[in-house]
Amino acid sequence: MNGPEPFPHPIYVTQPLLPDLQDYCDMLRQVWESRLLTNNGPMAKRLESELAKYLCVPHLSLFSNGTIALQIACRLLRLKGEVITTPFTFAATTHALYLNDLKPVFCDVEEETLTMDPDRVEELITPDTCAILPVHVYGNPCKVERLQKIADKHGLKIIYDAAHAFGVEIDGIPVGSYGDISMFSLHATKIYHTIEGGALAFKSPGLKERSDQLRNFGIVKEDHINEPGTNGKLNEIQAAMGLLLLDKVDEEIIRRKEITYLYRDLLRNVPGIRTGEDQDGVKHNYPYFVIRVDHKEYGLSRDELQKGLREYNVFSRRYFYPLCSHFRCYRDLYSARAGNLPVAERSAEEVLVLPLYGGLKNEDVEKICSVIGHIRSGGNG
Ligand code: T4K
Repeated sequence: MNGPEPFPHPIYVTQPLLPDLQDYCDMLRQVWESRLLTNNGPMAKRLESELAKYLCVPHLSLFSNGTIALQIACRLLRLKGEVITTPFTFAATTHALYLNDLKPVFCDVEEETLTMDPDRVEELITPDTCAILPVHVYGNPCKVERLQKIADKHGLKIIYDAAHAFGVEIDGIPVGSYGDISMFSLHATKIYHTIEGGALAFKSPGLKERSDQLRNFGIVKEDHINEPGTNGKLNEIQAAMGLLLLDKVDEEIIRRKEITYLYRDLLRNVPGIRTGEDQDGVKHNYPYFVIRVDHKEYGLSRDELQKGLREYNVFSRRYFYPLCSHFRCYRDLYSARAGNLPVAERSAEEVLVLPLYGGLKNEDVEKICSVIGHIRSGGNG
């Protein structure tokens, strides 16, 4: 193979941020001494209040993962009927509706941000519509003001899937302030994490109170259960990780921004490769580095590029292919028909997420970009 040598070790799409091991051991020692391992222990409580401050949201509940948190969010708003959502997301978004006996209605996305297209929402509203579930996909904020206007006009709730949007702001306003509820994923693959974990942010203290009950079997007091709940608690080992990483996440975002800009710079002149841009007024968090591959112009399909990269030990991902509307469990829905979702359909064939994490070296980024150029010129294999 002429051109760049393959990486000697695999370069994955992401690598979790980790605290200093000694610092984590010190936190674990406190857990050992207290013998409080879970059930809203002191570290989980402290993390809840520190995270609410960090995200500038009035109320926040922590969960064992983002998926459970999203399912509880639907319960909290007592949703029934149809929910308008996006097919361009991770399976968890649509599954949260299905598992609440709600019918997902897929809405197409905008070309630039790949978030729900507000121009397509109203035509999907029926007498059974109760809510909208948009996703700030890749941390790109949705058109929140326009979506809120539509929701207000039709009396709909909004739950934002903000799994990717930790720390994002729109014109100085934290992303978790919009809608009725926002869900943040705190999974190890996210910029900030608690190994596994999730959080719901609300304006209403009443929602926070019920949320805390629903994540703990519905227990109100030792001898009192109001409604069926689940087990969605974050344990102390996870909370310790979260507490230590709060001090590191800002630095991580700064480094990811540098890497993102370097990628954009190096890929700018590769024909057929389109990179995103920052949105005006948005404080981004750079969770993923996404390219769009134009098969004709690049000369190879997105899948061929992904395969080519693998030969160099670079493991990119096709987030989000296939679309949720293509899953066997959803593809028979009327809204899932291809003709209804042209932008999402095309985008799912074009997107490729390249490695991005704070520990990625500039020289690794340079090499990945030169491999992308090299594969294009037919130098692969
Ligand atoms: N809504 C949206 C829009 C979401 O994207 C997600 C989750 C959710 C809701 C649900 O939130 P959670 O319930 O997960 O909190 C990953 C994540 O598991 C998932 O959290 C995430 N979205 C989704 C987009 O990606 P996979 O199956 O692609 O992850 P995996 O295991 O292949 O990891 C990717 C790479 O990261 C690996 O190749 C290596 C590296 N890695 C991963 C882990 C877990 C590590 O180096 N260390 C690790 O511990 O799903």
